[in-house]
This record gives sequence, C-alpha cells and structure tokens, in this order.
Amino acid sequence: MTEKVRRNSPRHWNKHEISSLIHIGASSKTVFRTSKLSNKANGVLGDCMTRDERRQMLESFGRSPALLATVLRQLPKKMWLYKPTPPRWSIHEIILHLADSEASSYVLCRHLIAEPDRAVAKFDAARWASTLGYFHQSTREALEIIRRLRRMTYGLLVTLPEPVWLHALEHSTEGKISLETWMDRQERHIPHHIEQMKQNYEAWFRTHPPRKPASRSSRPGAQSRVMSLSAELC
Ligand code: NI
Repeated sequence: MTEKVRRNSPRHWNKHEISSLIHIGASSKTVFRTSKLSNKANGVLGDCMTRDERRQMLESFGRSPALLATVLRQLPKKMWLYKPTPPRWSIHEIILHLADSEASSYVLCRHLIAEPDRAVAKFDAARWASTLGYFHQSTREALEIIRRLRRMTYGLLVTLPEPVWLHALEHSTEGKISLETWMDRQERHIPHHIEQMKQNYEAWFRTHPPRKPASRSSRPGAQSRVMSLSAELC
C-alpha cells in the first residue's frame, strides 16, 4: 500500500483486507488468502475459527518471514530502492515498514494476552515511514528483527490456553480487537507486502529490460554463465 493511500486510509488493516480480497484466485494459495473473519461486521470475536483452522493460520503466520526471505532472494538488490511511482514504497521501505509493524505487533499481541483491559495506541504506518528515515536504515537488520520477533510471537501463541484466544482489547482506531482477529490480520500482512514487492519488480523489469548480448555466442556454457551472474545479483 502506498504512503498516499495510507494517509487517506484511517484503517490500515482494513485496506489490507480489501487488497487481499482483490487478489483472490491469483496463483499463490499461500500469498492470497481471504480472511476467515472478514465476513464479520465488527472485530470482536474469538470463536469463529476451529482449532484446526487456527492452528493452520498460526503455522502460516510462523512461516511468513521464511517466505519473505525466499522471495527477496529472487529480487535483485539493485532495484530495492526503485519506486514505480513517487508515492509508492520501494522494496527497501516495505522491509523497514514490515520491521516496524512487527515490533508494534509484538507489543500489541502481548497487550492482548497480558493486559486486554487496557487501550493501546494506533500504529500509523504512513507517518512512521515518512518520519523515521527508512532510507538510511539497514534492511538486513530489519529482516532480522522481523524473523526474530515473529519467531518469539509464534512461540508464545502456540502455548496459549484456549480461553486466552477470547481476549479482546480496545484499539484507538480499530475498536475492539480479539486475539484471533489480530492473528488473522497479521498472518496476511507479510504476504500482502510480498505481492507489493513483486509488483515493484515487474514495473522495474518493464522499464529496465536485460541488455542484449553484443553478439550471439554458441560457446557451450555461455547461457548458463549469464544465469549464474543474474543469480549473484539477487
Ligand atoms: Ni503494511
């Protein structure tokens, strides 16, 4: 989601739900999944998923950083700062956003478990992105934050007793959010931004087609060497 769109959107997560719905039926079942909770009129729930459904969602939640790493290995680093249009985030900015979101989410999850009776503040993704100097921050460190915090949260969630999944708290912009609702949204967050990264790559590739070789070579191995160099750039 672009900064411009985010500024016009008072409900960041709901925009993600909309985006997720737009992409139903695309190629990746893992990346494009509708919310099991999206048919609910309000966000206060906790008994909508079966234990199996919740377990599957939790496993997918835990796998997302590995999925992100796999995709990033296929996207050349030289285009990570590329923006298809000025308001849209680059891959570099998306990674920093994911780290900030993960840190915010890490705290929110713990609030839901330990202090569900206490209101929590809004995480304004657009304002964080525009004021925290993402350009100067390390994507390597950000990816490590995402990986470690997600693993910690996953480890916490798999041990939760059943009644805790009914916890809900008051969010400053979302209203009441249950732990189950929170996980449903978080599970789709990284896949949503992976799709955004792929779109950036496709736009970059259209405007930066690979250079044609000076002459055709019939030497054996020439093609595979090009492939190898391409892989090194990823
Ligand atoms: Ni986001």
